[in-house]
Amino acid sequence: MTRHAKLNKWVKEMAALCRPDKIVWIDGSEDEKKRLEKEALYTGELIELNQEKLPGCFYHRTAANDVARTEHLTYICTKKRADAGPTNNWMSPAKAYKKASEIFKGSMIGRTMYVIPFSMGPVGSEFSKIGVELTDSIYVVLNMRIMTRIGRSVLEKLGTDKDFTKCLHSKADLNVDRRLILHFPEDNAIWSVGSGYGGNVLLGKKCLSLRLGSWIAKKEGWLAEHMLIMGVEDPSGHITYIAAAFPSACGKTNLAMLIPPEGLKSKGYRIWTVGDDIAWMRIDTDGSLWAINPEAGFFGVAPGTNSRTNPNAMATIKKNTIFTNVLLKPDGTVWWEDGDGPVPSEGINWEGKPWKPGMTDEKGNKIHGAHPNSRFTAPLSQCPSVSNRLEQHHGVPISAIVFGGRRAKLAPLVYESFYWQHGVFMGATMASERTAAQFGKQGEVRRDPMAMLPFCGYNMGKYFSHWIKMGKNMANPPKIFHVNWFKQDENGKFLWPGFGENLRVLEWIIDRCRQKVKAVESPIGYVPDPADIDLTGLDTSKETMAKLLEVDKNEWKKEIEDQKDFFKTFGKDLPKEITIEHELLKKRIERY
Ligand code: OXD
Ligand code: MN
Repeated sequence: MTRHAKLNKWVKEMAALCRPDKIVWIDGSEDEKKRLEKEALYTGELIELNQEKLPGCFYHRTAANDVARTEHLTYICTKKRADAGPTNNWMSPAKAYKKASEIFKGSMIGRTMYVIPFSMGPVGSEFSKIGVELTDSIYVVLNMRIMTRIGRSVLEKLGTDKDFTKCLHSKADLNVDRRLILHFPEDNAIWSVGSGYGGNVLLGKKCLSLRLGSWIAKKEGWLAEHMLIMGVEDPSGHITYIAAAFPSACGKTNLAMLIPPEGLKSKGYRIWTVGDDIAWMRIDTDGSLWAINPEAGFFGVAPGTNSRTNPNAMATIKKNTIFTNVLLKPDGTVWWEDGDGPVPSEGINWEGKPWKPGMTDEKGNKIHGAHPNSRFTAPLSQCPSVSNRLEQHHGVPISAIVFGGRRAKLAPLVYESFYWQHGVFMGATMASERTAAQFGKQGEVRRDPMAMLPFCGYNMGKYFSHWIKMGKNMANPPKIFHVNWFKQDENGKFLWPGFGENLRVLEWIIDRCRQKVKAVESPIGYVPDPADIDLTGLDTSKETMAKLLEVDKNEWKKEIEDQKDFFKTFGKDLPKEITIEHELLKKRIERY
């Protein structure tokens, strides 16, 4: 299939280890897709959905013990432990290869090994990286087909000797005790075994684009970030691009596909979706930061997605979509909690068991129709708001970077950093409070710098230094903001309506980037003059707005102490610039 000697040699070696019955090179054609779908239907890996109502759509169920990323089984395998840093699990490469080889050994007997050449980013772009994933799962092949660019054109780009990331995956026996997600940045390799869940097995996504990506980005002087990318077009046709990072369950996909709310409609804004999860950003010759989305699809969480929270996502997943672990309805369509339409009177749930609304288990807990982390995999090109710059080889220019968190009392609706280094500090102190829906103590603050805690492939202290350095290398760095859609009143009621209304906050951010509006200096950064947030059509009162923008001295004093504890994790690797920003914030709050 290729004259790339190194690639052929590696495939041969891995086949000798896994011992598949046959090896199939994926070419990315339509014929091949049809063939694989047919085979997956035959083996039961996929179930065909109602082709009249959901053309080109399929259903897949993972094993019940394999429904989410397994962070405790995810390792960075570097020669030196310090290179993985204090926030990653570490294993030496020698031990990791040995341990995983024992599981991979013979794991593909009776199975086919698929060879998937894939490109993260447009094929041939200087921004892009090529990987080759070997897998024994047709589900992986069909998902990679949606999430990345695969097949012949990628192989052609590889030529006879170009570098590629070696990605090896086998479901093996799906035993959680024999599951490992291993990253070898020094070898440009990823080994994933014992899982069939997307985040663990679509190796272009979190493993390559973020964990190895961040390692490579540091080495090459760019940024690989867990960020959505969106363009906001004003009526004059000018598009401002924003990259934004939020911890999970903060509505990243919804924001990336936002539809302007009624009250702002007359202003004629249009939103263009570039990506909902990952941004690769480089400094271009103009001294600005330019970004691509390395992915070509969405791997979105289904529950909570509906025509109110995200109409564009609902339109995107009407065809050619793979649904994983949702509820299967008797008519061959799908449903999930907090989705569209009435709650179905019956169905087969994510565990493959008959389901009716109101069912509880022996402990009295609600039995879900769809798993809370059930997913849809759909092509970005099907999104009504898809940006026409998706295939643009040098990406889009980023004017604003937005960090966010879920904080009931602390963070104002929006504030802007004083300068780049202060913005990096804002990202480094990003956090969310646990909601009732999450396991653990409610209200507990979980730090998640730049939303990269599970995805930074190297020492996070060094990652902060890299961010600071990037700012110094840019003539026109983006402005950095922090938003909090989740501030509450004393009764625990959200003060801000959220969803599409968030465009009102983005409007202020864009006006700041284009120097169209002044701001008020506060100890934590610049906050809006309430009059500068357009509330047309909303019943948010002046008092509520004041609460939303308030900086509460006592809350911030507690926060500063908490930040101090968190920073201790990094020891001597914490850059002095972050300590300086922490001290400056403390002083400003004391004086406030
Ligand atoms: C995701 C995640 O699946 O961040 O995107 O977990
Ligand atoms: Mn993500």
